[in-house]
Amino acid sequence: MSHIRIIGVPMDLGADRRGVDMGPSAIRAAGLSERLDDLGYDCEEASDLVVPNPEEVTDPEERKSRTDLDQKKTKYLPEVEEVSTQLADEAEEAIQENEFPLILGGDHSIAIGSLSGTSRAANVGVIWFDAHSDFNTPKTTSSGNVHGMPLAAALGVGEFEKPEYEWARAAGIVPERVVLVGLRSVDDTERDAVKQSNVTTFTMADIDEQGIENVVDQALKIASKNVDGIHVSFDLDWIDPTVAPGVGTPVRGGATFREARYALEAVAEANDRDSILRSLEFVEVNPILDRENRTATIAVELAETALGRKLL
Ligand code: NNH
Ligand code: MN
Ligand code: MN
Ligand code: MN
Repeated sequence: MSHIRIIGVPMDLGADRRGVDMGPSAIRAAGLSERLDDLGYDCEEASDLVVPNPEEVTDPEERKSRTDLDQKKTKYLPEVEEVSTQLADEAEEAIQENEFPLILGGDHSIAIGSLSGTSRAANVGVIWFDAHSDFNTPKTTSSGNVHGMPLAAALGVGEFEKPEYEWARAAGIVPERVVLVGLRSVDDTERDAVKQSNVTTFTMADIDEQGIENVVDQALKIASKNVDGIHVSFDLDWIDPTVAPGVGTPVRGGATFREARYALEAVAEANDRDSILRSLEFVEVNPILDRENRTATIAVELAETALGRKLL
């Protein structure tokens, strides 16, 4: 596929720390489309999706109660639904028009839209590089933030089974084809759901023990078995925060730059062989918390790696 559709989603309603809505422009400023053009792709810059600012969506009183942790209320759910629906349409259309959707977040709640749109256009498995398992539901969340829920939503876990969450489910994506890589932060409230689900998990300890090469090799095999291809969701907080500081929920003990780079080299290699990559997203880049745009620059380097930049 020689056409890439870059879809920016300046979303920060799914997370507590402000600034992640500037992720798409930081990644663009780090040279994304120039680097991809240079690789021989034809990059179409779809304009960023329109995401409301938190200040404009609710009146101050209601906002106060929405952010009251004791109420355990899911924050900005109607707005997340609206943006997810737009993104799903955009990603689905890109694939149907034979373009490759490269989605830039924004917080990880946007994966709800990426997964449902991609899975409408193709039968896909998922590789989820992330420190977190993102398996909370409106019932189990202790933060109220949707960026801690997208995998549960896509798979229809718990509350997400209800009819009112149809927009959030990615019909066709089954847990047997979903692989989480790099886990090191799982909330007590989401642990049982992760364990009861048939997703495959590789923790950071698994990477320590087996090496990134083995882990990614297994992840690719599991996610791509009996499907048309895979969606790769890359949360920058998978990488250690000393290397990628520009993320809202840093967790120490993350992947080295080399491990991340190798993982996407392996994705590119599998893609060269079997053309399995259907869509790709980079999320949680927060320029306010970053230093000299390092985290966005890493996202660009990882994007070009996944899309086939070769050293030799
Ligand atoms: N598990 C926490 C929550 O549900 C944090 C999620 N944060 C993420 N996920 N960045 O990748 O709020
Ligand atoms: Mn077009
Ligand atoms: Mn995440
Ligand atoms: Mn994360």
